[in-house]
Amino acid sequence: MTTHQAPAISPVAIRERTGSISTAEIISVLKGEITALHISRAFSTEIAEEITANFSGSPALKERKDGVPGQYVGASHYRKDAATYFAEAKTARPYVDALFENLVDPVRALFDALKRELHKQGIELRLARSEHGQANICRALSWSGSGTFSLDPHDDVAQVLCAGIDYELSAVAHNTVAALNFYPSMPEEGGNLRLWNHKPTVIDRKSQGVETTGYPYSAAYLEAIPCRDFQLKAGDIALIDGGFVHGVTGQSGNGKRRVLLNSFFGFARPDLVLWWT
Ligand SMILES: O=C(O)CCC(=O)C(=O)O
Ligand SMILES: [Fe+2]
Repeated sequence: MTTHQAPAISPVAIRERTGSISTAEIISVLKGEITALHISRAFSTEIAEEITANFSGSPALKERKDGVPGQYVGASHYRKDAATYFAEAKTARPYVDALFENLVDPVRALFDALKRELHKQGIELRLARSEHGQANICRALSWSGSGTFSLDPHDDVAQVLCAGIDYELSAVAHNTVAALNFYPSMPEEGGNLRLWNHKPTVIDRKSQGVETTGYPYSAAYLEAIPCRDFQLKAGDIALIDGGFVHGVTGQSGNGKRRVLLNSFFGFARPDLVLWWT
């Protein structure tokens, strides 16, 4: 038996509403004032359906081979050095662009609006980059874990903190890592985004053997921590503080698959916000 102090319960501030996302709310998440923002019907179902069809038919659709069950189009920095990640981002770029074909890309629209607003405040927003290249605007994912979770409970900060010195984005781990999710397709049942009232520290991660990955936290570890589910529909956006433990509940219904577009961003310096996948 391992001895470990009960994980600390962290307060969360949640906002859920219908409509279009505002840059003020996005900045509130970036500053840690809002933990989770769920916007229902944030982008059109026609666009959602086209993106889903483009994802399913993509010649670049691949199975993940990094221990996280799922399919994807795009690049993930998770467990990769900068040279590998930026090379994969470059290879994937035309296929990520092709997800939006001749549509107005809702992720790019959000990025551009946030860039304009931050610029007014003297803050630059840009894609993470290195001598090896630059990040893409998003990656598309469909989780395929079976059982209680289709994506196991995890945090998004460990992977950033341990990204390595050749990544400029490591600096963001000391601030809020905002995780932005657009949902083009959702199953009939399940696939909820579950958020626990717990923001693990480095010591917590070490105790759970997830120091560099933040993935996965066990059911036993999370047992005594309150959580809440976001019931998502196609066309919704969820923007969360990725430092809080979160996961995706199991899916049922033999109809639609669950597809999301994901990006991360956060302050690297008081005058610079970086964006990556
Ligand atoms: O699929 C979701 O709703 C969450 C995705 C997520 O947590 C991640 O990509 O790190
Ligand atoms: Fe995550």
